[in-house]
Amino acid sequence: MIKGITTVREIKNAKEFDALVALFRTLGFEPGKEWKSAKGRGAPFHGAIATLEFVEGKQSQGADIWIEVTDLDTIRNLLQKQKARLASDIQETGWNSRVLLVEPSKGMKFAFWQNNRPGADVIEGELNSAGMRLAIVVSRWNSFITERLLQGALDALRRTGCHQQDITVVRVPGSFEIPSEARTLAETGKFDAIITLGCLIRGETDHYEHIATEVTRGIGQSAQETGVPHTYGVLTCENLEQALDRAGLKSGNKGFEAALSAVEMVSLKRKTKARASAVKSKGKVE
Ligand code: DLZ
Repeated sequence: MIKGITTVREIKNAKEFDALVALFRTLGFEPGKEWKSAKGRGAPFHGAIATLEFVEGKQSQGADIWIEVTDLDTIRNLLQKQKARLASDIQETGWNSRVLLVEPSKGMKFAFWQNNRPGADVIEGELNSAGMRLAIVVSRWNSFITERLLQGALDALRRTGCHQQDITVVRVPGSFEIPSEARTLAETGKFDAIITLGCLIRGETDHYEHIATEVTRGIGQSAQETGVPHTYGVLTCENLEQALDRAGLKSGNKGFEAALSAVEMVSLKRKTKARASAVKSKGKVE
């Protein structure tokens, strides 16, 4: 079974190697453990499940590595932000795909490509949180559970490439206080999304139904009225056992899921806006 693919080359300028590593970090690859020895150094990245393909033949682009991606336009935006050297802009390949050539250091070319398959018109959010600014509102009530949700959320953000300095964690007394703080944060305009985490347990909460309804309504209202995506990681459980199951035991970690949903929604919102303005400039939308 293939565990990884490594490419080895001599780079004279250490800064070029640093730039290369920084570039792939920006693109959402999960960084592995870097190493250094007298002979050189290595920077591994863990990709999602991917395909290894050998191709025989001459390709005009002359890239060393071809990387298939789901959204080439986002890759180009990220590369431009990183001021990476583009060897050519996005071009049609002649085999129903588009390709973008990047030359981060002299003599090392990467081809990022996307297949123009049917259905490529579907807009979907990406799970790359690099550069996103996210706030997490977490309640202290039932902290035994909510701290696990918080760890799950932080894990999801770390794995999707979010920089630690772009994450703000705010603690509130109980779930009832989540909506008002979520709204305050959303209204600052400083966050791309708000992740809400709490835990209400029916057996231990007076007026459970009222609190649960109010918390849910308040979070939804804040999202709709501020236009900032909010995701819902507030557990509403019958008992402690059920809460534990949803905080990392049997039924996954709802904090992790809420964080992933936030990342997806931020990306989706950006893409939807970009698509709408592209369509508008073609005169299809008034
Ligand atoms: C009061 C209360 C109760 C009984 N139960 C819970 C709960 O299970 N989960 C939770 O997050 N908060 C609970 N609270 C606290 C309220 O959410 C709120 O913080 C206080 O009533 C103060 O306004």
